Amino acid sequence: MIFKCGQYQLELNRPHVMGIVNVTPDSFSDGGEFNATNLAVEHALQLIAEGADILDIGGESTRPGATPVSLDEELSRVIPVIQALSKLSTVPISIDTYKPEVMREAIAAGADIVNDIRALQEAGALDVVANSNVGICLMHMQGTPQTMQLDPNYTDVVVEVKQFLIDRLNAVLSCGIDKSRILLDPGFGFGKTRAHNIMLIQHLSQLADIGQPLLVGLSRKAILGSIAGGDEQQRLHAGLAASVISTMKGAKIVRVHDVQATVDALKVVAAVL
Ligand code: 8Y4
Repeated sequence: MIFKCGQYQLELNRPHVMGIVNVTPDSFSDGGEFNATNLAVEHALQLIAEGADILDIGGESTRPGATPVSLDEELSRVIPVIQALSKLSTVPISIDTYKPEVMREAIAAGADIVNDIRALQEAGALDVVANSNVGICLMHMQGTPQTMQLDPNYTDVVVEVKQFLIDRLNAVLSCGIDKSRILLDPGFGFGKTRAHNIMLIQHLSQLADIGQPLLVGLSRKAILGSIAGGDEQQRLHAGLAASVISTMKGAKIVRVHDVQATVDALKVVAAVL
């Protein structure tokens, strides 16, 4: 399976690791973005050194209940990081955004992948990616980040997530975008209870049957805490189990905070697969 994204083509014949790079103002920042930019670029280069196959750059927290950031704030966080990394990175750069304006400027700055938790449903988003050669990750979410965990509800979570991903895949294909550019993602934790998340992991192969490469994100999420205990900093081992299980069940890319440990664990999976 080949995944085409910008200037890159990834042969997904072994599990791949997408490293998470958050660009958020830090305690050293005096309101300017200089510190945040440099910390994010340094972190990204560290993740490449640890073996990341892709970098995912995000400027807005999408965790449950988080407050959205303005368009200008998101742009000023992520665009300088992408500009710097486009000269330094040896791996594809993904932009984590649902805003078409951020997608457009990120692509102009050198992004190779658009990772959209809203699966290009925002007005204008399909147009932006259709007029580019970037790879695309289409993710399932029920509700919005502000409300999604209040009352997640499905008749059959696997059937409904699968149908949503097929519908969004078809919307993207209708724009003339080649299927070699498209990843699908069940969106763990996005409007799902613990039981829904576990059901989706158990039946991941049904989503793989759609025929597109699957990306999954379970790193440090609450589902892991609910199973193994511990706060966000204590979920590494549970997360490694999740990455191993997901890739054994057909996921091609895992989106993680802990790149080095995940790369090691997935070498074992690759040897077995
Ligand atoms: C601790 C740290 C607890 C982070 C929760 C979180 C996905 C994604 C996110 C995903 C794709 C997150 C942007 C949520 N999750 N993109 N983005 N797939 N494609 N929460 O699962 O990491 S943000």
